Amino acid sequence: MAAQLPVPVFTSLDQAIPDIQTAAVQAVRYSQLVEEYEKRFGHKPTYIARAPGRVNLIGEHIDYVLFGAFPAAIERDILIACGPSLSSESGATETSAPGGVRAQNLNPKYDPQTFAPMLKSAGPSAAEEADAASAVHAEPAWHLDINTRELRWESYIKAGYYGVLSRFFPAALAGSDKQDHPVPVDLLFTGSVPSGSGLSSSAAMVVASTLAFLTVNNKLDGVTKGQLVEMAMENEKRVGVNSGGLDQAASVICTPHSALYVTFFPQLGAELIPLPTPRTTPRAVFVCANSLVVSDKVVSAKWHYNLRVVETLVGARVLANKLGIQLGPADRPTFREILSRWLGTPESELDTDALKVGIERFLPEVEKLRPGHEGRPAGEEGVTMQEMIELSGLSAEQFHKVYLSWVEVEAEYFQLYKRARHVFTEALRVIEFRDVCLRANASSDAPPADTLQQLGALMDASHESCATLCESSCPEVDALCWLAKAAGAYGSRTTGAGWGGCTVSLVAEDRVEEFIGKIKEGYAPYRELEGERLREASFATKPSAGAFVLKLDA
Ligand code: NG1
Repeated sequence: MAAQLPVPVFTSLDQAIPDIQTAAVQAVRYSQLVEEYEKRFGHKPTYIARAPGRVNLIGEHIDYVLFGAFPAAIERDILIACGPSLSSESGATETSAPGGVRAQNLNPKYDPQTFAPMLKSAGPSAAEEADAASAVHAEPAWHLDINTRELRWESYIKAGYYGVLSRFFPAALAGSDKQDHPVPVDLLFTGSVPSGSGLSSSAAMVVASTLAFLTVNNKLDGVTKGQLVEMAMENEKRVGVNSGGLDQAASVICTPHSALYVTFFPQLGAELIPLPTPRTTPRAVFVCANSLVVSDKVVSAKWHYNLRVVETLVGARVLANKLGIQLGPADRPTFREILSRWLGTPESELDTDALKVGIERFLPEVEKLRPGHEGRPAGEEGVTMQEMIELSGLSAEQFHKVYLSWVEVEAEYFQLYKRARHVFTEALRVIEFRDVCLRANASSDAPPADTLQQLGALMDASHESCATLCESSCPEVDALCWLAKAAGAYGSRTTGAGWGGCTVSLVAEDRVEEFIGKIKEGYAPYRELEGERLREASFATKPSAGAFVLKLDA
């Protein structure tokens, strides 16, 4: 239901942010952005598009195999002041082509950018060769030259634009009088989500950019939150990371005070679940702590993120073979789909309780992926590329086409068993986390006293699995989790893609200051940090509102 609602468009900030104190602080930020826009572009913006980052409370590296996760939007966000470019006033030249874009950022570290979409009928550029989404286009297609080899801030803007162009301005009709042209746009960005920290600045950038282009081109009417999530997911893949939909769903669908149980199979499902507030013990909040190890997801994708995507996909095929589930040579099912085939229950009858029982029954089957290579030195208990191809039952050529032609990955050993074990146990923990919240919210008097301990234990187990089975943590993040537990957190875990970035810890609200003090003492990279820099690195956060558009006075 939450996914079927329209994307909210507000006409005043107090409608958008009902909390008076927060609205007052944000009002300063919004009006500075508008003033600066006018100075830079010589005209007023017509809208501000806003999309928040998110913290994933539990359910890591399982969205792309189509299992559910449990994120919440955070207060930190990306804002884009936007409006049609008045080229005669601004003197724009390149951008005066239909749909040209001038994009600037309040943060001087990001260079101003000017680009215009082009129509091409030939194949993709060399840089886009690695990008599955644009790999084949015999017909004319929009082209924005996204560089997938290095991380560039404007790639996320272009990714957002692509989706709007291809959905609302079909390339085949471009230039004909059968359709309108995309308007030239001026954009000014500001953001408070730290990049590369696992708080999803990239999804916030793509969602906000998609929203800005939709709004300025007058195409937002009738677009539901679910449709915006799907567009943002497709768009983000163009940057070169084959992500699932967790970040985009959280950034778009969340509401204040609630986390989101988001599922992806057989289609996007979204259930807003308030976090329990025990009355017997102090309320608990989530504290994010940035390890300050920047994980450059795009650049490291072939050893980290995209490798996990490929390992889980190949794992699903190999497991299907071992379970006698028939697959066609071109099929590329996920673990969630294999579970569905094995259970044989129609998805319409598989509610969350039945899914939980199904995963529990399935877990022993995962052992069938455990490799029998006892003779190997520790750490090499995976399978080689050659072994993986044999286990898949495909020819080398078929294997390459299905699993490798659209993505670049590099590994000596592929860990099919460990990844599968992580996926199915983590999927179960997400459902248990949801159950604990629902039970606590439903109890007519006080929620059970051990609610927070139960949530914390699930977070700890999730971290352990991310560290040892998914291998998506790093020593600094492990150290932060350990310190958080020693400082009294109910639970603590790596959040987001990992290999650096942030931890999220569940902490009693009245102990947050003391908690952050202890982390500062114990975590060496924090010792020099004071004031704003410390608040940037470690902060308590409440579930916040999802994306919206603010319509400004003309
Ligand atoms: P972040 O932390 O935003 O890089 C990534 C993926 C998610 C999910 C998590 C791991 C993107 C845009 N997002 O999140 O879909 O797979 O890792 O749970 O790549």
